Amino acid sequence: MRIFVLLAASLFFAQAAFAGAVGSPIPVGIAVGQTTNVALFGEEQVNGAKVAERMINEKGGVGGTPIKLVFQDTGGDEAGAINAFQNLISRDKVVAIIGPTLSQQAFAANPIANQAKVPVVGPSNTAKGVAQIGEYVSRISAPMTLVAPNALKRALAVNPNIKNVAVVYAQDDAFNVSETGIFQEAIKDMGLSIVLVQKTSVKDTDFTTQVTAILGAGVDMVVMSCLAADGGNMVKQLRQFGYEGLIVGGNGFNSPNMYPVCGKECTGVIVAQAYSPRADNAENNAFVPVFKEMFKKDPAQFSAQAYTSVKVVVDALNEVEQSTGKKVADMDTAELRTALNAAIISSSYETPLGEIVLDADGEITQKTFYVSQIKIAEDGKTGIMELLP
Ligand code: 1QQ
Repeated sequence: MRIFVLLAASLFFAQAAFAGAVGSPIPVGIAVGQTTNVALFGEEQVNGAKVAERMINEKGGVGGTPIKLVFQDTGGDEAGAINAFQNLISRDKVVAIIGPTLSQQAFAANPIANQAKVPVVGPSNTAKGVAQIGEYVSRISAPMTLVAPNALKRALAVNPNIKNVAVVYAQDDAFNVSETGIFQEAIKDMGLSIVLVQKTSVKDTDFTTQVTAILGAGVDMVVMSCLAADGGNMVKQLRQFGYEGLIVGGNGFNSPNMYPVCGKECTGVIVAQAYSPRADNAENNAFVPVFKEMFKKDPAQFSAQAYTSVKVVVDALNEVEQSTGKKVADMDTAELRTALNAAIISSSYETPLGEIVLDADGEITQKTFYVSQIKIAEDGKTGIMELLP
């Protein structure tokens, strides 16, 4: 008996020392694409979320109670996202859901969480209108209205002689349809002419038709709204068929997991970001070394945004404890979800993305954006986003 007590006590203290927090953990749902082509993004999101979980629990979790991330794979489509959301809401009783990966999935799954009064924080949904889906929906991923035009401005600085532009977009994805609208408006506002618009699918692997049309049009710049696998393959085919002009990619090009798809052909592609691992703020300076230690590489945008999502939920949980004077662990799930949502919106947060503000709609305001040019290494698989000045 005495041995058992000793053992139990030492286990308890070992765990407390390791985790820095004790008690039954607070479940936070992570519903991202861990399979299908969407896993090119989802893998980075899982990594970023895991870093947040570790760092937060080492600092005592929420007032001494650890958090526990509950991962549910959404796959790449709407049905998978709906299924993951339902499991997290009803079975796992999570306090909030971080996800899904795609705006296309958010428009289908978020209304379910909204109806169930479960807060959703979008880690990577950048189409117009996602934050406005409902009261319980917010996002920490800046909409493309704010990000995408920056890449075009930089492209024009790289080559001031650009006149004729081809636009490509995946017509079966809500984010890409939204993004191309923003790109096309910005292109016209800059006085350039769109001489060709080509539609693709996120499921396409062969782009011969589109590439042939682009080569025939003799354009100086191709502006692409695609996801990572389709976009990577199309860039590769554009270059292999002999296109030599500039290529600007949208948010779907922000994953280094695209590099092995397009190989050295991705070098030179210009992309705008809502994050840089070089950002010099206290949160980023704490996040980057831990991420590097765990994953042996710099965090990319989708990892930093997933980390930020977890941090927003945890900061808001702390706020709930302070404003109600209750321990989150003692609160009824429904009561907690409602109080948590109220704390998430209309607040500001210190994050690796810099200071961000979520308004009453759950829409993000962010100050700093970046534009980079992809540089693929000799191995043809890894590379860097080289910041453009
Ligand atoms: C969206 C996006 C994608 C590129 C996320 C991976 O921005 O679907 O809104």
